[in-house]
Amino acid sequence: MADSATGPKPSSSVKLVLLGEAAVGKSSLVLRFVNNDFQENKEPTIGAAFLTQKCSLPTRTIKFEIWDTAGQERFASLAPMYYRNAQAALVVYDLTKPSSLTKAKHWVAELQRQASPGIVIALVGNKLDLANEGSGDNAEDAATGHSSGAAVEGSSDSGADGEGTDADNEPAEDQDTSPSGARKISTREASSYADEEGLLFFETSAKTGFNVAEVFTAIANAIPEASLKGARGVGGAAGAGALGAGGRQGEDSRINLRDRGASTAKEGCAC
Ligand SMILES: Nc1nc2c(ncn2[C@@H]2O[C@H](COP(=O)(O)OP(=O)(O)OP(=O)(O)O)[C@@H](O)[C@H]2O)c(=O)[nH]1
Ligand SMILES: [Mg+2]
Repeated sequence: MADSATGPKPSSSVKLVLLGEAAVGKSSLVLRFVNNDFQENKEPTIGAAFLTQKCSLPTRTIKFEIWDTAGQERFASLAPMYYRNAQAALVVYDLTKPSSLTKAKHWVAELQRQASPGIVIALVGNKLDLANEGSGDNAEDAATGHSSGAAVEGSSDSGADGEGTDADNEPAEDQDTSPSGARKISTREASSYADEEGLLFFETSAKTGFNVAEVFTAIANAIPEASLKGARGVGGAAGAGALGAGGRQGEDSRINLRDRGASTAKEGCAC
């Protein structure tokens, strides 16, 4: 909200893409970040969804233009369209599901090969709340990402609601995890991989909100100043969703934003 005391801060747009296996919680992380909301039974994303959210850093405001891709394999070929020219990527896995880390590594490799050279990549192990329930290793030191002062100004300007209009009868390929959902991927394993590859690393829970804002804040802080100049409106700014082959023009978001009650709930990135 108010930049009043110090005058307007410079504002930059940052194109961010989310990638990861189906059902790891990409859309849920975005929904938490943008609307401070969570849905227990979220439908799979079809094609991709586009949302925006501002993050106010001490010296500037970052406007994230977020492309939330569909994790189902049938949509995999669309991904390059969404990560092309992206300045940041969240590669998400489900820490109760080993295959999802394997998939995340594939995405990281693909981004390193084919995305913009300076892209900031964050590896995110989601569903930390489930790890806390089961046995597995402790989750307390899971938040190894950095945080720094920032505030989120609630705003989301995606229009359409309701995702999953197309053939969403595909068998819920990865709809759930192990019965009690205990952690299967240790913090150490994932963070050492992230270190090797030079990625930011966080464990999050879209369900509780733990560490979600921190991920975006860390990314905002990690974007090189140079790449913030003349931010690229790739994919069209603010809701002008060019969904390309996977989606339809004018239906630029498939995340359900009907429940906007909490959309301005977060005044800070909780850090
Ligand atoms: N317990 C728990 N469940 C979660 C969390 N995040 C997401 N879920 C649940 O996991 C399921 C899948 O979440 P989505 O956000 O739709 O996953 P996605 O990665 O966007 O899936 P696709 O769109 O198919 O790629 C939903 O039922 C969510 O409620 C979390 O942090 N904890
Ligand atoms: Mg989704």
